[in-house]
Amino acid sequence: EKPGLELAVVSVPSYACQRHTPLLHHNTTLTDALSILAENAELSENEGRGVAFRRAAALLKSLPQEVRGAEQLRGLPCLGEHSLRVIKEVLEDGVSHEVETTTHSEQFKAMKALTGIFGVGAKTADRWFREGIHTPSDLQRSGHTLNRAQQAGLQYYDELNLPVTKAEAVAIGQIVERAVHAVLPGAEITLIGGFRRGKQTGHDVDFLITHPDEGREEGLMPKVVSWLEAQGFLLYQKTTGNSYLESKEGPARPASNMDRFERCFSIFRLSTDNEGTEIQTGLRSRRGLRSRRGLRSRRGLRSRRGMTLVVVGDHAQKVSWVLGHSQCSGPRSWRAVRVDLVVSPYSQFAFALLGWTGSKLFERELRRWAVHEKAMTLSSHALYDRKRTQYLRASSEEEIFTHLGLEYIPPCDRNA
Ligand code: 8DG
Ligand code: MN
Ligand code: MN
Repeated sequence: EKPGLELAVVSVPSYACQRHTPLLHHNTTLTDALSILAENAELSENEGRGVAFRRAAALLKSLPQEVRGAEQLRGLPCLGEHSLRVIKEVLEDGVSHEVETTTHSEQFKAMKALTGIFGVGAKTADRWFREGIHTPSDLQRSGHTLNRAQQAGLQYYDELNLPVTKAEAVAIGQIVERAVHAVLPGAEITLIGGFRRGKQTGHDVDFLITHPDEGREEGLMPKVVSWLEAQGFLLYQKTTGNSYLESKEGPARPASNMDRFERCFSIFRLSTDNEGTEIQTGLRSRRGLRSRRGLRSRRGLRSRRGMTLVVVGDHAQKVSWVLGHSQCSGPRSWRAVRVDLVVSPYSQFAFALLGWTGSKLFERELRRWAVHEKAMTLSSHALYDRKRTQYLRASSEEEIFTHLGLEYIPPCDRNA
């Protein structure tokens, strides 16, 4: 480190889990550029490169002020040579040549479009791209055999690529709660993922379910799914039973970030009607909406009875447009929403909560910190201390941070 030049901040710790990373920050132009390169690396299955760009972006997100010149970056961690070059270019020219080339490249656009189909990963998308399939429509026409997830992904492509709003997440939460309480009274449902970190929109809605009496939660998911299916709330679901019994390894096996909880990847059919009981949250009446949001908000979908719908304003227009154009039968009164459900035993709840709140980079950094700085293994199930050769119990996220020797970082500051 060269002395002398003014630093943006005195010192910034190098692991994202040691820092506060709010949702809104001061360097979006730079982080947007780096995120494109990270995404491109991930789509090209170059994970290491992707992580390097993500770490650089996360560092910039945690800075208390806007970076105006490259000299302010001296002494900061996480900025590799490539990231620094991109940052300097954006600071000097406003854009990065590499980012521009990437966003305009046919391959990047096609890979994004194809992996934007639920059930399609980078490998599959790459294979299709090389066969000349660049868009979901190309895929539809190709006659390829698709699995159930991909069929649903294609069918609801436009809708699933519309952001899910907080209001929609809350509405889904009420349905999930009804389902869970119908089959297991006393169970607890927690909103996790991006919405728990304070995001106003998401690509899906994530929930963690548990019950204070350990063991009562076993086999819960199939029952919840049956209830939801019987009520017509599910357009698609794939449930995986828990696998901690079959596994011979300890619960905190390193290296894999796939966990062994009962889980369900699903697509919900969310009513956008004011008549449904599930959408009563927050936006109570048409009059309430009017007075709070003014005239501009009242465009959007209307139900058969002509009432204002839960999706309002700009978002309603987008939903309306998508629904109106994707179906020959014209606009309809529901939309498809991706929902992830996870069930955890009560004793593992804090670990599951921490592991499923994200962000993905924050999780990765927590595990890296645990292994490299503390000789511990962290998973969504447990924390194992390799020196003391014992599992460390925790009933709250705060306790886990304490075990790890980290300052507690609240969910709203885990947006690395
Ligand atoms: P978004 O939906 O708003 O786009 O963002 P998000 O909520 O942060 O992303 P997500 O893809 O829904 O993932 C939420 C968290 O769940 C994230 O921290 C990663 C974590 N997660 C998975 N799959 C798995 C898994 O198999 N095991 C564990 N432990 N965590 C997982 O997405
Ligand atoms: Mn999510
Ligand atoms: Mn998810």
